[in-house]
Amino acid sequence: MKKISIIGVPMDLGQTRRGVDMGPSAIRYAGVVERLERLQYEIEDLGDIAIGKAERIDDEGVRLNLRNLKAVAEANEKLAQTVDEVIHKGNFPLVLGGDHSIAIGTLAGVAKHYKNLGVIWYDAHGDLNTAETSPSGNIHGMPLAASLGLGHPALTQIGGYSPKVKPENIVLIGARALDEGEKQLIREKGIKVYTMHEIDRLGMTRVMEETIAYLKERTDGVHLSLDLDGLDPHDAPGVGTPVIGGLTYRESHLAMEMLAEAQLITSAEFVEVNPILDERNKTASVAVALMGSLFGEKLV
Ligand code: B3U
Ligand code: MN
Ligand code: MN
Repeated sequence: MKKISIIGVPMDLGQTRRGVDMGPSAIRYAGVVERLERLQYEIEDLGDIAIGKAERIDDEGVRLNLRNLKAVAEANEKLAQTVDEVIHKGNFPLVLGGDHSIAIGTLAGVAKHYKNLGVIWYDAHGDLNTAETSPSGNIHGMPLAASLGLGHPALTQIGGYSPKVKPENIVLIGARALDEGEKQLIREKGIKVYTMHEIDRLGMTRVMEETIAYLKERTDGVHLSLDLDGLDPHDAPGVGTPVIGGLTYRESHLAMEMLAEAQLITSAEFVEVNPILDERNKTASVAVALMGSLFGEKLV
């Protein structure tokens, strides 16, 4: 059975709400290691990637509309290196965030091991902004664009190559808060998206069947990037940018169970858990429960 390597990334510089740096601790406290050990996996916890400080006066970041660019890029280089090593030794990388800007580093570490990496982006947002389209200057709204090779070179060139993924190998699930520039990019690149509208119409079963079939025929590995704000705030309140009308706890478990059954996922990250905004560590617990399903936990 495959070994899982856990990598914590206490990153909060990709956005402005403090507390998301405690996400990895909250997820560990919610019992991730024990949960996965119960499924007979061997777990190696590599601890946390070191994160630099936000510059007190970030004139450059403000000018570029890329807040904390330097520190975010540096941490992502380290993360890419660590993820690369984990895959190289044959382990499954499980990355715990931290805000979603860390997906840049995760994907930089993962993508070089595949000719055609697939990505499932489970999120209320598209994270397809660049400095030019971003309404906030927050890099956590840009990682998918950066991985497509769009945006500032300090982000697109992490790991020394670009792009990491092709637009046709991406599936967005749960989108309900897309900015104008992101919508344009989705149309332009023909990125496959299941917004809440499609999920309501088709049901999660059909959405996952289609997603799995779509990625199975065109990719040689699939990364799951799960932003907890993809879930409805009722089920995952501990996130920085909650958006109502999201995926339920049950739909999310079904999605993870179907991915486990399909044996599709080759790397994963769970991001945006913010214990300061949470209710008694509920969101971290939900994240751990979803990881259980993703790694094959069964109800009977
Ligand atoms: N799209 C907006 C908001 C946002 C993106 N990701 C999160 N929020 N979590 C932006 O700032 O790019
Ligand atoms: Mn996100
Ligand atoms: Mn999001």
